[in-house]
Amino acid sequence: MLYSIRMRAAQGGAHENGGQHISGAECLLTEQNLSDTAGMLIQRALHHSKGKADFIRLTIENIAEETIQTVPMLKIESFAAADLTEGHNDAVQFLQRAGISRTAIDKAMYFLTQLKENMRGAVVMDAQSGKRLDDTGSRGIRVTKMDFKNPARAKEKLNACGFTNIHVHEAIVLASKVLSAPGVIGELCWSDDPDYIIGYVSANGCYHRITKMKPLHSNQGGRAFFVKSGTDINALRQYLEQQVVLVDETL
Ligand code: WAQ
Ligand code: MG
Repeated sequence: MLYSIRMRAAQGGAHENGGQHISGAECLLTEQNLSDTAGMLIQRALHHSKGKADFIRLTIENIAEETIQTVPMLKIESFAAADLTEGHNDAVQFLQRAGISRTAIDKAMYFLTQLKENMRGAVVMDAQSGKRLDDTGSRGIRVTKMDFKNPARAKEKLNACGFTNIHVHEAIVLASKVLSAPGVIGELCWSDDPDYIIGYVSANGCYHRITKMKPLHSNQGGRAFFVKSGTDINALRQYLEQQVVLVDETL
């Protein structure tokens, strides 16, 4: 039997009472692993490069096995950018190749670089006009209920290719779920952690890992999902937040 476990942490009180988002994480587990993972997630919330959380929420939910959907893991390609400009130019290219307009890309880039408050979720943008389509304000849509189908095997495979840290392991799961969602044709992301400058563009079945996407020590980061015009945003949100998805690296 599987459980969904997720953590979100903030400083200055709960997110909904104006607290600043510090960190979050989500995975799927068997009952035997729940307590250890809960402990690890609490430690993670208490020791984060963005500061110490004073509000932590853990949510644990049983999953009905028959609702689980399996999706393939995106393939990964790495791009070593000399500097921020080159990194952003690479990102623009990969997104344009997926049919996303320059206007929409520029709006997303601008959005992610001028955020005053960290969001705990992502924004959804129309891939043509760049108009923001979700109504979640400064919260954003948080993708949950996802993990590798076989975490040990998938991490071993990623480690063997040099993708060794928790950021990339978690991001590839999220990106694989997001790109499998009806209507989504691309994603732009970089971390809000001040010491982590690698980001990615996912599009056309590929996770394009780009080594420089923001200045070191900046805590401005986030995610934008680009959707085809006419996408049902309520159905998309339901999929991203509620559909249980396992990512299979063998598919
Ligand atoms: N759903 C939607 N948005 C999310 C989620 C989620 N589950 N988790 C994080 N975000 C958004 C939110 O706005 C965060 O502030 C922002 O993304 C950054 O989150 O080496 O570590 O967890 O290949 O800091 C990408 C590169 C790392 C990895 C991304 O993001 C690599 C990362 P973080
Ligand atoms: Mg972060």
